[in-house]
Formats: sequence, structure tokens, C-alpha cells
Amino acid sequence: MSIIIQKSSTIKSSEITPKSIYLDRRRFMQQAVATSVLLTADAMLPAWAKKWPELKHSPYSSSDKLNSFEDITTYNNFYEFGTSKKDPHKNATKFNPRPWSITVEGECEKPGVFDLEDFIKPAVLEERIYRLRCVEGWSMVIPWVGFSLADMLKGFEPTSKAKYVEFTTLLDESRMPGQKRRVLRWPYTEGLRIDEAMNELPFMAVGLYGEVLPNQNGAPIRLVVPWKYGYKSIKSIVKIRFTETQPQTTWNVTAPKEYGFYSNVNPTVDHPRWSQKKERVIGLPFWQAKRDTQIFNGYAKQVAHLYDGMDLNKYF
Ligand SMILES: Nc1nc2c(c(=O)[nH]1)N[C@H]1C(S)=C(S)[C@@H](COP(=O)(O)O)O[C@H]1N2
Ligand SMILES: [Mo]
Repeated sequence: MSIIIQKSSTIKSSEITPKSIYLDRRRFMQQAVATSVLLTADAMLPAWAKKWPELKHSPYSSSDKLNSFEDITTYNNFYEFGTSKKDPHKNATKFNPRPWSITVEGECEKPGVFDLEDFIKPAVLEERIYRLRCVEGWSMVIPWVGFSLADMLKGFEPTSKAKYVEFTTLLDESRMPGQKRRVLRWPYTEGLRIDEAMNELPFMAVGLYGEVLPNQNGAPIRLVVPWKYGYKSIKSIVKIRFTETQPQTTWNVTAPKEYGFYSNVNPTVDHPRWSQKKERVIGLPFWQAKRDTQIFNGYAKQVAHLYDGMDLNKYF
């Protein structure tokens, strides 16, 4: 976990700018790894975390101002740990995301049950800065650490019948107390069309700000789909299934008129109860916080072709 960093930092994150915390944390990581300063803490990190100082920076990254570590880890949507924004930060502290395995099934040649480490060891870890745009009308810029979803999926050799991919979050109300209340259909599920999943943008995140992923952000592994509303970016994934038919997704089942399967960020397709033309950037003073929503959250060049000939009002 983030033990090394917490011990190293005497400055409170709220007292310095996001970028300087970031550089600070990374510099410390590098030192800690190079000199093994904190042997005990270092030994507690999973082996792959030690590679993180050499992360390459993805060209798909946003160059917008990063949100602070504080904003990113204290303002969350993760209903498994409660429905208010502060709940996940409070209620996920005891969640232990290790060991962790992921079941891969359905239309593929190489299904199985895999330990998380089996994905991470061969993966090319990189840093990708993506803006997460929540359907509620706010956004945040987050420096993720992880690897390409497409690279991971190719390893399972999907068959020609694999038209969609379904993702499922852990179901365990003893570890995820929010599941005791039936506010959503549990377990949380999400899905992508196979060509969306195989696009270069979807990312499997195992960290942020150079640290192992905090529990409230979806530890130990979560999806990030930058051109879609935040709820498509499913957290704490335990299952991946290749399917021939469109999988059911939690928000679509809960409120089909409000949340469609595609959920592409689109300023011209309003939510039935509010406009999507503008968004509020978390962490900025109110007179700077409003910005125009970008079509496909700024990634039209990479993804618009996926929807050629489709009516985006109908397939929202
Ligand atoms: N399993 C699960 N995944 C989830 C959610 C959730 O409640 N449960 N909330 C979604 C929503 S609505 C958003 S906006 C993002 C928030 O991610 P963040 O807390 O890391 O910013 O996670 C998404 N993934
Ligand atoms: Mo969201």
C-alpha cells in the first residue's frame, strides 16, 4: 500500500500544489527504491510496485491541471462503500484487496482464474492522465498507473462470437458494507462492445499518483474508459466475460431511461433530468470551475469512428 509515501511526507497534501506533491512523491519513490531506505515498508509492497519509478508516460494523457491526491481520494462514487461522496474514503479503509483473483470466462480460447499478479507482471505499466467525467456533471483529472485493456484481453484469445465484454465487481457484503442496502443491483456490472474494449484508450488502473490504487478508487484493479461517463469505469473487478449478446449493466437496469449502455460523454445529449453541456471541475474555485463538456470527453479522434452511422440520441 502507500506506507512508504505516508511516512515520507510531512507536508500535508492540502498545503502544496498537486503537481509538486506528485513530483515529491515520485522522487521519494525513486529514492526509496534505489537505496531501499525503508526496507520493511518496501518489502510490503507487491513486487510489481517497485517498477513504478520507471513508468512511461502515455501519449493519450490529458495535459490539463491535475486534481490533488486529496480530491481524488476523498470525493468518490463507490456505492459498495456508501452513497455519499465522502463515504468510500471513510468506509473502505479496512478493505483488504489482496490476494485477488480475476475469473475470465465466456467466448474466448483461454478462460481461467488468474491471480492479479499474473496480469501485472507481464504488463507494460504506464502512467495515463485522464479526465473522469461523472454523469452527475463534475469532472476530475487523474494520473492513473496501469496498462491497456486491449493488451490484456488479447491474451485470452476472444473467439469470433465475442461481441461484447462484461465486467463484474466483487460481491461480498461483509467486505463491502454498502451492499447490505439494495440501492443498486449487486454485484455492480458494466460492459463494452468488443471494438470499444479493443480501442487503445480503455485502461486497467492499478495505481494513481505513482501509488498502489487506494481502496476508495477501486483497488486493486479498475477500468477507466475516458470517453464515457464515470460509471462505466467499474471498480474492484473480479470477473471478465466475453459474450455474444449485449450484457446488462447496473445503471442501465436501475434506470434504463437515464443511463444507456453506451454512455458516451456528449454535450448535445442531455440526461433526462439535467443538461450535460457544462461540467464543474472539482477542486477549483467556483468562478473557474465551469467548463464546456467535450464530445467524447475530448477523444473524438480516437473513438468517433466507432459510432459511425449510429444515432447517438437513440444509443445514449
Ligand atoms: N463497482 C463500482 N464501480 C464504480 C462505481 C460504483 O459505485 N461501484 N461508481 C462509478 C462512478 S458513478 C464514478 S463517477 C466513478 C468514480 O471513480 P473515482 O471515485 O475513482 O473518481 O467510479 C465508477 N465505478
Ligand atoms: Mo459517476
